[in-house]
Amino acid sequence: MMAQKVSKLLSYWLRHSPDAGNLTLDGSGWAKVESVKASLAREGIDSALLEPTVAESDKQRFELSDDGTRIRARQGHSVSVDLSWPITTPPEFLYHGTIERFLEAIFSEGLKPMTRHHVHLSPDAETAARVGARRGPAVILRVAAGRMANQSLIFRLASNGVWLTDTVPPRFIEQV
Ligand code: HQG
Repeated sequence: MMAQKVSKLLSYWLRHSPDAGNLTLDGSGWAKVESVKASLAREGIDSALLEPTVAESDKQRFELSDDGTRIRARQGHSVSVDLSWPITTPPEFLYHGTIERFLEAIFSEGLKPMTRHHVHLSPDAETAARVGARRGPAVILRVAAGRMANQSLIFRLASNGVWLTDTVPPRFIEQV
């Protein structure tokens, strides 16, 4: 499906490899829409697909600036950007979907951002199950976010509902 191809290219360019898309990201992760469209055209893709792809992305992965001239990924970067999502008090529990194979490491060293900037957490177990299922049979972990916040650990909330934190120590993690 073409929209999926556009979404994959945008993820790759805007999160991991702006060079591959001939793009420059500013400190907050924004690229010029014009440049992204030129790069899509170079890939043989109709650049008019950009706006509908952004609007229809199931996870609202990307955002356009108010004037429509800039675009960025809402999270998930491996390149250095400061997205500045607002520090927000989390609900008592947040959820993380993973797979069996990672559990031993997670329960010994905690949840780590791995190649991303943050650990990504979901507001509900269903969403976490979908995230985990990308890799195999999903295992759902419940994170005591409220207790973490009480101990001054910081959470940020992206505008698509994904919760971000630096690491989750094992004592706050429980398998459900
Ligand atoms: C695991 C997708 C070993 C972690 C999704 C996960 C989400 C550890 C993997 C978003 C570990 C990292 C994020 C440790 C964590 N030892 N493994 N200490 N700590 N892990 O993809 O949360 O399609 O970077 O459990 O839908 O899976 O990109 O994170 O399995 O919203 O928009 O290491 O990415 O959205 O994997 O997914 P990821 P994630 P997009």
